[in-house]
Amino acid sequence: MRCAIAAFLLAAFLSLAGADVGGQSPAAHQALEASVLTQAQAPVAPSLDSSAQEKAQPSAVKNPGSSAQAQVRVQDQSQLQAQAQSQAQSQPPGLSGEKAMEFVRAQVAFGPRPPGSAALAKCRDWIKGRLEAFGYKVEDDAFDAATPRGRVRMHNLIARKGQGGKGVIALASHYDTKLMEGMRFVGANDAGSSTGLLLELARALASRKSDVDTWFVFLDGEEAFEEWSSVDGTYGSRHLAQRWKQEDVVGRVRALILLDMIGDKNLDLYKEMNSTRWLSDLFWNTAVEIGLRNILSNYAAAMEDDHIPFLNAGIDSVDLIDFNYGPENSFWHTDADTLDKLSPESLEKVGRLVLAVLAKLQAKFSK
Ligand code: 1BN
Ligand code: ZN
Repeated sequence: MRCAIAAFLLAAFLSLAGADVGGQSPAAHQALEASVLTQAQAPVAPSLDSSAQEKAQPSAVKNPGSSAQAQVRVQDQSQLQAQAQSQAQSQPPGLSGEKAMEFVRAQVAFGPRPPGSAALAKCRDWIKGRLEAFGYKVEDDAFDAATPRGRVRMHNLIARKGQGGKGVIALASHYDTKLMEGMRFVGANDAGSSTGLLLELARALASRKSDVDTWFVFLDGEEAFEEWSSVDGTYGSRHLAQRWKQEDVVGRVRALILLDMIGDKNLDLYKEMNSTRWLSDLFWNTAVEIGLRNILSNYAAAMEDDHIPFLNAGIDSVDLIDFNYGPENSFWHTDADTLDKLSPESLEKVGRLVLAVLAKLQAKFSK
């Protein structure tokens, strides 16, 4: 009998310590950890960091106590396991800053990615492949842009989720990098960070249900080839906003959330003054509510970016941008815009904020 209890406890310990006990797959162990963490960290989308795992460990591991207690805990454990397995089938693990960072690293590995380049074509195929692996159908919105360098073939990518019931929330980022002749400009923050986070949001949201659809919009040609102006830059957003106007999509898009330069270790999100007031207020208030006041800047500035064409088309839009990148923004559009300036924590904070606001928008528009 003692032997049986010892074996039972050992199995429970090994199970909690992550060994493959009783034919459980490593995936089941991951699902179990995810379940424990989901409960420990609710309501914020969980990340699988080791300190949280430590906090979430059932006390039986460190202080086994009596065999009766241990049996109860082991039963809890199998309930958790069953719960975790069914959760794992219905929803992916929560948003992870580290995964978003991996997506940024993968883009940077393609090198400089200006519109029309072979590197951007490879990067686009990779983005499309990731989205398809998460279960999305992806539209390739191809068009010819008239630029100061002649006609350039560009491609927006749009991954859609939902059935079109109660309108759409669009999450957007540009994925091109600025053409910088004579400089190896890899754009880790501009626009690797926002593209990486948008992919991670697409992954984390892939199987969540809502009456309000979510569209993930990857815009080409945000950057100017020469001087930023109303005709040089925002090529992809101008094209898509025009299309949405022609195709009567505008009325269905309840809000557009644009992400740009959101990966800086020293995150400092501007209050962007062209943005629709109620949406930027919603972001500001929500950030304070969820304990992220420290990522908000004291600066407010009106900025030109990819949200402008959508605003002009009549879509309520907000630009989440940190335009304080390095001392006096000195890393912006330079070869100092590299991975070492970014942090997974910043990506995760912005991701959590977007998810919290998205939940509020879905509740508001699903009525
Ligand atoms: C943001 C990142 N932008 C370009 N790369 C938009 C912008 C254009 C911001 C001009 C400031 C000035
Ligand atoms: Zn830029």
